[in-house]
Amino acid sequence: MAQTPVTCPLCEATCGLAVTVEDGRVTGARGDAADVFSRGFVCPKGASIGALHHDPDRLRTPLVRRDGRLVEASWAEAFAEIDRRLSPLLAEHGRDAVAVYAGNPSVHNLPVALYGSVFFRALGTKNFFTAGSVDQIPKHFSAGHMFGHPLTIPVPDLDRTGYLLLLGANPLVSNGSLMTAPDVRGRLRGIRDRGGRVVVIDPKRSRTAEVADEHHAIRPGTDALLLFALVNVLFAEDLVAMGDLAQHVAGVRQVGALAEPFTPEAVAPVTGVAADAIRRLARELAAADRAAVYGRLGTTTQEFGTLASWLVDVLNVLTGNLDRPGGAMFPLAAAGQANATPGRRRPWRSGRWRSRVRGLPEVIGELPVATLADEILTPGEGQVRALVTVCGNPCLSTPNAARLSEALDRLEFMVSLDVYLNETSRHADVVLPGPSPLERPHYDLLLYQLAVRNVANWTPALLPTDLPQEWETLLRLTAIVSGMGPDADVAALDDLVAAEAARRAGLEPAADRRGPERLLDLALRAGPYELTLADLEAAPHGVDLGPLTSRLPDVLATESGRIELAPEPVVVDVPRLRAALDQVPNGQLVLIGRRQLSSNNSWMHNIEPLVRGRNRCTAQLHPTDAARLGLVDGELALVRSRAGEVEVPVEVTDAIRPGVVSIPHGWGHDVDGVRTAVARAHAGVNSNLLADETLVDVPTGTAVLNGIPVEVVAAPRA
Ligand SMILES: Nc1nc2c(c(=O)[nH]1)N[C@H]1C(S)=C(S)[C@@H](COP(=O)(O)OP(=O)(O)OC[C@H]3O[C@@H](n4cnc5c(=O)[nH]c(N)nc54)[C@H](O)[C@@H]3O)O[C@H]1N2
Ligand SMILES: Nc1nc2c(c(=O)[nH]1)N[C@H]1C(S)=C(S)[C@@H](COP(=O)(O)OP(=O)(O)OC[C@H]3O[C@@H](n4cnc5c(=O)[nH]c(N)nc54)[C@H](O)[C@@H]3O)O[C@H]1N2
Ligand code: SF4
Ligand SMILES: [Mo]
Repeated sequence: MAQTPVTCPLCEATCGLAVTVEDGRVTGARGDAADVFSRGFVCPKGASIGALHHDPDRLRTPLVRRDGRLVEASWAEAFAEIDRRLSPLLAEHGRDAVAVYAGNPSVHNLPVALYGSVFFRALGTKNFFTAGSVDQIPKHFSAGHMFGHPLTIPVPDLDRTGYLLLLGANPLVSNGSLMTAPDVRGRLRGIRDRGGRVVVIDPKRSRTAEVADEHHAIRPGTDALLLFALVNVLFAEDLVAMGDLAQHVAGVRQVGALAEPFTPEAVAPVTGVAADAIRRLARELAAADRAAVYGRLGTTTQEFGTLASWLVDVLNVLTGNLDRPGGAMFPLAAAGQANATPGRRRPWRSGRWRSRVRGLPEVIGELPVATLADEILTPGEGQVRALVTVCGNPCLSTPNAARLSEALDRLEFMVSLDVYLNETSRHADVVLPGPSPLERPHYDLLLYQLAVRNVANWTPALLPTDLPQEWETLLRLTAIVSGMGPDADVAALDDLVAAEAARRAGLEPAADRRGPERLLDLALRAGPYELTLADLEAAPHGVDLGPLTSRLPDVLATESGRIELAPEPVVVDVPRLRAALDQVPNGQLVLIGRRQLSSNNSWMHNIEPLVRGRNRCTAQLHPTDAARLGLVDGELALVRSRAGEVEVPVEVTDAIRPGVVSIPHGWGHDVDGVRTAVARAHAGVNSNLLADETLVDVPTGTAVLNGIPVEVVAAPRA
């Protein structure tokens, strides 16, 4: 049976799958042993890509609301309805009256990644929201201000490092994030086989912590304190050793001064990590000849997300590990890497505008989704009256989900580009489906910019579809919001998009290609390896472009041409952290999240093989907390926060730090008006009913999803 190589688009690991199709049905998906990057690695989600493709609930026609109900409609009817409702609204209230929420899969979907921005630019709204503000925005913020571009994010050189300090990341389950690396388990084993060491900082003894050499169960939200204490020790013990890096770094002395109050003794009672352990970690980090510090979701979606993200790279710099093999390095992708051209210096800016109601800052053109409901519910000039969601399910993935859900019902008009009728799209007036991952071409334009090895892999659409490709849908929406109406010539619009991309690249677009293929071909030809799409077509298992290489100083785009170790927009937040030093833990329980191997945020719970078995949506509690609160494993607890409450089964486990409750996000499928039968039967609860939209990382407005104060009691018996 013929197996076709396909890059899995479901998470950041970019694994190669070998997919078998018989008589139009997908009958198998395994790891592709010939893939140049993943070499056969696969996870349960990738193996279920066929089940996703054949899911009978996956939408195959547009839905339009008629007399209050979403009913199937033709594409022409759907676009006509959008034009009829959206165009007058834009004319009367202006661009900002229409908000956008773009979710996580828009990064994993090449047509949406390329043409979403065309539509968003044409719409021209300042009310642009994405899942980034419940995720990685603090890292863009710190990287932008330190290195000059928000996508100049160093990744740990996993395959050559000898010491890896991981904070708030569980790549054995998540398969890595802001670190494209299939088979993290194998790569961590490699570190240990080389005689190296892996240290994990996490309130939970996660699967990654279990395979590490050392684990510290930190109190949620206190990573910046711990990291500052490591910096403090480096200065106090004269362990700052930047080597050749020093000539490229500004602000070192300022960082030393800022670190002074954060001694190991001062942070120990707040972080829960002992002072002597902190001191030892700092010495080990300094002594290791190839070390990398890496922080992920647990360090970004918390009270001090920006400071923690910054301090991770401060440590990489002070130990001389930035940009050297085995340290934290800057990838150089074959296409689309914004920092590939040296010498482009202009100060990167954030906070260019602020949200109307709460004054939260713009970062990379986005406003924090924690305030989307405010913008819809608060009347006045500039109020959001309509919303377009693209690959997003904010009703399950953003804080105070109940309030947002209510807000969506107050909108004058809503459109969802989504493959399911789910918790969010059920609020829409028009739902536009896209093809399955096997029915569209794929190339990981963004993720290769964060890969631990430079690779490039192209996947043409494997299966035919009757659905329009999402780039065509997005161009039609572009036409509507540009006043060209729903019947505009999409092919001509696409020619314009390609001509503009070609002009910027100084190249001629390929005459025989269109859509994403034509744009990707241009990006590859303009890229540092001068590949063409034809080169990638000739290499179905991918092209290996080698290990990461040093890129300083060319990669820097700050005004000074140096690494700004103490950028003003970041360090202004240090006094807030300083105040946290005096906040002795008061015994209040705090909520954190967790990811699960067979789960993908909120949207793959309709795939039966992935939800089979026991209920995984539980509140994990330490035995001492369970005993104190009279909670019994398997029985229901009532968890309450300022924002809301949920009833959820208790799972007692000593893997979790005392004082901490963990509930996974993305569940809570038991709502009316959805068409996801399997997910509804495995509903779980929505942990974002508890997440408090008023708690944010101050510099960026990113939501605090880890470290939410909660109360837990036994649920009253029905
Ligand atoms: N409490 C808590 N909340 C969290 C997190 C947490 O750790 N804790 N994590 C946060 C993070 S990191 C993220 S990224 C966000 C994710 O937040 P979102 O991006 O809002 O949510 P997803 O669950 O990824 O939903 C993706 C949506 O896209 C649809 N979709 C899937 N594929 C396609 C496609 O090809 N085309 C189209 N048009 N639609 C598609 C799905 O049906 C689903 O509705 O959640 C965040 N929320
Ligand atoms: N299987 C699966 N894979 C996924 C996803 C999924 O839903 N399922 N989602 C994808 C997405 S959108 C993303 S962004 C990535 C995220 O990938 P990761 O960043 O690896 O995310 P998590 O697995 O949520 O790991 C976060 C860890 O932080 C810990 N933590 C919580 N609070 C704190 C804190 O205050 N300090 C510290 N040090 N640790 C803390 C949690 O206990 C958890 O172990 O995963 C992606 N991959
Ligand atoms: S780890 Fe990610 S990319 Fe790899 S098979 Fe699983 S979902 Fe797909
Ligand atoms: Mo994410």
